[in-house]
Amino acid sequence: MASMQDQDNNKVSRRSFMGGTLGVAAGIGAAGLIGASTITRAQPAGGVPGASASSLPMLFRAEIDVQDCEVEGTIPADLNGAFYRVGPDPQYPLRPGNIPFDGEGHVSMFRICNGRVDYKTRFVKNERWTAQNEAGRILFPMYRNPSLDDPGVRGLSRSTANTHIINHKNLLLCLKEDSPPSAVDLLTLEMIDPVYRFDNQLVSETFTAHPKVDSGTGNMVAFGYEATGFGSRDVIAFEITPQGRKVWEATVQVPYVGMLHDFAVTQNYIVLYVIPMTKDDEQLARGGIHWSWDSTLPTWFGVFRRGGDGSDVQWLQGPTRSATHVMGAFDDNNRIYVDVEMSESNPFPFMPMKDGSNWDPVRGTSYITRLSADLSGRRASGYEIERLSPWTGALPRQDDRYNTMPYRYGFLGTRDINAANPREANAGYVRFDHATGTQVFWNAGPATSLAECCFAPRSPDAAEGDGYLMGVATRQNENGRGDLVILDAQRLQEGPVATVKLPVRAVGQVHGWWVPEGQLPVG
Ligand code: V55
Ligand code: FE
Repeated sequence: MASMQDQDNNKVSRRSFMGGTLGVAAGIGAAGLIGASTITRAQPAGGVPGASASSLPMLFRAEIDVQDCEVEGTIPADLNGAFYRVGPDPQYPLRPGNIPFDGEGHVSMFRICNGRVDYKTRFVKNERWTAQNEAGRILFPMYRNPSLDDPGVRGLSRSTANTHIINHKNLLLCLKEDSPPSAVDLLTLEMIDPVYRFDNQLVSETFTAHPKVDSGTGNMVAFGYEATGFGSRDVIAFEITPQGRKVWEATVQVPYVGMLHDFAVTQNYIVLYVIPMTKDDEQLARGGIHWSWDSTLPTWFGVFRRGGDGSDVQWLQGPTRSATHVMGAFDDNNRIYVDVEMSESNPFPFMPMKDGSNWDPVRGTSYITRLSADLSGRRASGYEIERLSPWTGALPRQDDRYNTMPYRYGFLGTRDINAANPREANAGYVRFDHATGTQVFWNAGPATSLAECCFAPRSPDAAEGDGYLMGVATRQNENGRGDLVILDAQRLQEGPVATVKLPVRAVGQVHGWWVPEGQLPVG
């Protein structure tokens, strides 16, 4: 049963977003309700399977270095590189009404080399973190609402850099979708450029947390929304080579300003998916957060050609739904396919419902769902929706070498749908095989929550899905101590081949990213 956050001492539910369990239950953050401080309305009774009260402090803030971590099992000899994670770790307690998505970014790294694992974490010490650290207090008090900012911070980047990380040009870019990236060193995690604008090539005022890497060229394809100013309808998409040269850019306008958290890139198209998590001006004026869920609005599936100027964009209308993450996407020139986690309604318990209704944990539950549209011949007017399986979860991944291409395997943090008591279903990872339409599940066992998983190929040219699946497990009966579990992605059901045991809790995570040895600097 979900517990409300205790605002006085910042205690949160053990299966919390910050504890790294995001996405394994109904929806993102649905397991945890840290956002209870935000929405003071009651949560529906019995809403969240498995959630329970806990004494884990909400703030973590400890920067950790562990040399040569204890390992159970054997680190595979062919797993060399670094597994990075990032998540919000509030530098100071969140203000009442604020949400966990506004905690300052804290990056962690498992550096894996020749069977040895070193663990390092650092706050992303960008302009926001530095100003607040000097002031000794919060200067940016509300999620994506600059009107409450301390006057002294005008002109500074508001980025928390807390959502995703990606390597580019020997840097680790720490991403928040309302701002340019913050670039840190891949090995030391020290700040290099707090407002990284790709050598002044970044035209958009914002940069997505979900850039893609083109499978053919290795180019990074990215976008920014609210790109020409706070609340603007402009979306700017662009493509940049691994060496950092911008080779394409286009601008389109969304039908309404909704949260464009992720996007899909295929060989030929860019797909935006506009959901009714909308910019709420009245709420902003009241000092609230950027978004609320407007259940009166349709979704819009927006498709435009890569290489074009955006004027060919087609907006295909669909029913009110939420989808925030893409598992994989591809096109066959006529038809475009985008696999997402989809829920009927607001997946975030801490995002307000615009009509004041209670958050609905059932309608907020996400399933992997294939969206597709026929772009040949006559202009399409809508898109199709097909649920692919009964497994729930909100943070799907794929073998990222197959971004933009037809793909076979997807991965998802989930819960055991066959548990005798659904309320006590264990967490686990599931592998989707789209060729056979089957899924394989690894049950992580009791009292364990799992962060998003990430796939690492066995070698740069290994077959699709041949490699390792990893993610951080939080042990609820060990005061939230963290383990990195590493599984053979082709034998998930056999359980971890290695478990990296941390002596402490792992800082919370939204997303993780694997950088193979060959893409790391020497040192
Ligand atoms: C997401 C996360 C965010 C955010 C907007 O997972 C969307 C979705 C951690 O911050 O600001
Ligand atoms: Fe995300």
